Amino acid sequence: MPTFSNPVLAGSRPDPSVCRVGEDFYLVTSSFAYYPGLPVHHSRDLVDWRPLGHVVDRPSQVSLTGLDVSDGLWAATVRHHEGTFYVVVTLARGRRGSTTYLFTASDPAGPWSDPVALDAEGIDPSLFFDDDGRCWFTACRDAAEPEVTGPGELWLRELDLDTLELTGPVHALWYGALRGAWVEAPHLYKRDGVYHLIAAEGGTEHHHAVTAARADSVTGPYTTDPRSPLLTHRHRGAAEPIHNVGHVDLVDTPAGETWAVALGIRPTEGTHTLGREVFLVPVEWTDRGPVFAPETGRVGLSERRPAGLASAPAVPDGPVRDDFAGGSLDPEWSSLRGPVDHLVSPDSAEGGLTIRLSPELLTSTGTPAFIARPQQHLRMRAATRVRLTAPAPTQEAGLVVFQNDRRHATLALTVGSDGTLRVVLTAVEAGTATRLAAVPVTVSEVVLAVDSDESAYTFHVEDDSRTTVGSVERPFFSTERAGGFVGVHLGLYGTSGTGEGEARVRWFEYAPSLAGNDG
Ligand code: 6LW
Repeated sequence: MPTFSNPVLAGSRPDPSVCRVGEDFYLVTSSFAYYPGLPVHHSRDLVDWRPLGHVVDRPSQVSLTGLDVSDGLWAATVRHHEGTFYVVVTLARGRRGSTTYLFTASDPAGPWSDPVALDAEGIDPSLFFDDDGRCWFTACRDAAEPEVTGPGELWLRELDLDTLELTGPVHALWYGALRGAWVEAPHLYKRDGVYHLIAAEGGTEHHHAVTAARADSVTGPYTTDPRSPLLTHRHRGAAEPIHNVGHVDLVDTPAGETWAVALGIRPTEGTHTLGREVFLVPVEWTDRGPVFAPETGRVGLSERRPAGLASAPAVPDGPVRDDFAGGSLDPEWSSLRGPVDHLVSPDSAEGGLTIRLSPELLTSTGTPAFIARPQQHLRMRAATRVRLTAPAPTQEAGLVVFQNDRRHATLALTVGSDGTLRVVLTAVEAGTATRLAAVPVTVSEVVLAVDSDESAYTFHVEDDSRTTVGSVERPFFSTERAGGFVGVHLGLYGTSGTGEGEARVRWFEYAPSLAGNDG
């Protein structure tokens, strides 16, 4: 029986939502303050996902300026109805929902519409299209009487598909199954005339769980599914390789199976750096409701493949070398809070990348000269070949292992006040930079590299020889230490304290290390 490996989308891709049109599946994940926002992936088999584009690919759509990395675009839902794709999402500020946006498109690759702001409070918006053609909006918000009902309330209101406005009465649907736990991430599904409300409870950390309720009418009353939690790993021991599972979205296949995408993490000794990733879980509908992972009751690292789906050629999981020759950045690259075309530009003629050094530091909440892609393997090597075109003191360019603007480590080519070129390793914690090591180099163009494994990120420079510059322990970059909602991204950057300057990047390489890589 053919199997696949979980996660089906590795690296920091939280809060997955999925829909199907014919034989094509589309997945949207949270992007927070990264830009472009809300990456859309496509698959024909639910296992191999390829980047298709982004819902937010114009700064005029949504302003991410000034946002903490873990604020921004949270937990979108993607749906399709009568030829139109819909995405609803929360723009979060200060870890609270601030605005709920609705985007539409006829092609999921884009262009997506400008957003419509909905009169909706809370987070984790979702849409349900009923058999009668009506569309229902759900989300979670603070409960009015938390001491009575618990902290979270799932609520519903109709969406007028002509005006794209919420209309009619607001219905409070359900307060969750687990007393005292915040209920969120609601999605509605209908099976044999019964409305199933499936949600997440316990918070997106260790106690994360999938819970459910059901009703005979879309507006309720909903009664808790007594089997809740229907899926969780919170009671499993340290040997469990996957934790924090929850935040599911269900999809039916043309073969009549049901599968769920879920978020989860792969911790090492209690901390994780790759972020919340996308896992695929089989679901069986029964007269009691959905049964997740009916054979095992848990999300597995290996699972039988969905039946009857065209298994597309596997998405390459091996080394990636980007020489930026295409004239535009690969969709895996993101910047922070807005476009950086004016600062980071591929050279379609010669290949390579020009980084115009910016006074905007990585610790700022602006848009530095910085591009990054999610780290997808626990054991990997990232490397780049870089030179400063006219090196001057206070100017630097290089690699960054980026958890967030207040917690990251840079390996940068720079020049001292005496004009000597050097490579400097710097760790930033709580926004304060500490120089860990400096190595003189003999040439103006060097290879900067970082190797990661269970214990540390180890940084090297290659000029006419290979020198280890230093290491930073892996947990330093973990979400548990950093807080927030994102995983490590590996980036290229350039900063200038005074004057203008440029760096030339010939290539960037990312390679999973084969030995014992479970990530
Ligand atoms: C997401 C919500 C959550 O909206 O975190 O902790 C938010 N739970 O479901 C960001 O991922």
